Amino acid sequence: MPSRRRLLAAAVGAVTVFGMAVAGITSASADQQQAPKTSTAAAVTSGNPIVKNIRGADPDVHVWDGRVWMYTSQDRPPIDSSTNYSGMDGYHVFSSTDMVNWTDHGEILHSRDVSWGSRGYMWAPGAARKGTTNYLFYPHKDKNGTWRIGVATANSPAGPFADSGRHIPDISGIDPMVLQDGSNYYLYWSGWKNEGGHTKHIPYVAKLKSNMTELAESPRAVDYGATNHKEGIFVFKKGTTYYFTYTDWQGETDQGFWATGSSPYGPFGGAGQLKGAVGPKPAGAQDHHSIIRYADKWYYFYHVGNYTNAAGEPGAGYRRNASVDYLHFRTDGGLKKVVHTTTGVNKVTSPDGGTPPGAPGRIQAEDFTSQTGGVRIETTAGADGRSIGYLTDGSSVSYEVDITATGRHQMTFRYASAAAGGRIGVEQGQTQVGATTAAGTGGWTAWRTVTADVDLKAGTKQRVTLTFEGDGGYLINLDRFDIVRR
Ligand SMILES: [Ca+2]
Repeated sequence: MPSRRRLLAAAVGAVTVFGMAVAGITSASADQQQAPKTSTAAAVTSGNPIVKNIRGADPDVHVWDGRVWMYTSQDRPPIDSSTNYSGMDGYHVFSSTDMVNWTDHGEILHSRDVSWGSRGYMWAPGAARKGTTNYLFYPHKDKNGTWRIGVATANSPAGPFADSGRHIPDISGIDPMVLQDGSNYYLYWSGWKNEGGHTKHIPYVAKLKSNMTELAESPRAVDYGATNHKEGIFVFKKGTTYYFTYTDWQGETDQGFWATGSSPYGPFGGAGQLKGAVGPKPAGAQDHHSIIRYADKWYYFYHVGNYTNAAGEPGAGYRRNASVDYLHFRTDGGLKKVVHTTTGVNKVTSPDGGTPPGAPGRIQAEDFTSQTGGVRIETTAGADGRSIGYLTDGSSVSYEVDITATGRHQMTFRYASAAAGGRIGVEQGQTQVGATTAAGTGGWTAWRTVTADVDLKAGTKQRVTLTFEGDGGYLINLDRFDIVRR
């Protein structure tokens, strides 16, 4: 626990409840299966902070189904005098496809929903997804005042989440984070050990059982090549390298740190491995970060404590707002230090690819602007960049395409299917303009091509939709498609 969290609450005045939407943030309707409405504000950059309608802190960010999901804790007025962070409660999740327009899907879990816990003390969460189930791991004090890791589940990343009814047995700590590595899920958290009257902050890791609510093995203390870990572990994988990152809130200038390793267990930052600082101390607050890759760029999410909200209340170390800036890699694979800005990051014009594609030209399947039916972007062997999968009967993906000329074109789809394949329809706007049959190829990475003649009309930012039909289950994986004039 940072010493800041032990500051007395005496200085805290009344905090207005502010639920109004502000620029860039909208609230989703109760029907979260519908495509969320987003702001029409035509901002080119996100600005910082990106969360303004609540005190959303500790951003834990993931990319699922081509959409960025940001889970935040919520700073609330303290409920006891032991720490300014006692009143934290009511997690929210925000989502975006362009990093500029964020939808607040509302409160997804509150301490009143946790039968085994106390009030307040809902600190930094970590989300995960396994199959079609979404998980929210969260640190919370039990009825005896001991820090525990709770687990809640939902059918949608937008929640709401239902608590499992018990915390993960036998462990105590804060700041849970789950790394998915293939079919394995690893839980990281920050615990404590008393050594000669001093409290040592220990990073722990353990594989989760398939039920995701118990540990599959004894926790291991993580060797990260330094001694300054306090909390806020975030682990990600790039290529074959694991990056163990964490927070040292005592740092005067730098507070976010990293070290590389070749296993989710570590060791990290040892001989032949790299380590360094990545996160400067944020204005008015302590570092607490997460890292994602989206649309071929890397992002560093954190929070600041200097934002004066719409009610005129100034920020503070315990009144924090999530922010985002770019993360860059060194040529040796190390992380460059993030530069915190008030401009934030640029608007992403397509979810995975950057600039809108053109025809004639090559379009990566993963560069869609919207999808229906649970289509997911995946990393698959032999694909050009990434590919899309989980295509079922009735699903679709849409692209925004600049089409140069009106007339007959040929589209060549690169796809794979361990099943019987399916039928690919092509629409421009609402009009069907072509179709083809993609037969089974004998494997989900056995790539083949199939062509379709299509009649396209010239125009900029034309909506081209691929529709998928077939019998039961998953139909095909789609890597890319080429469009040429005939
Ligand atoms: Ca691709």
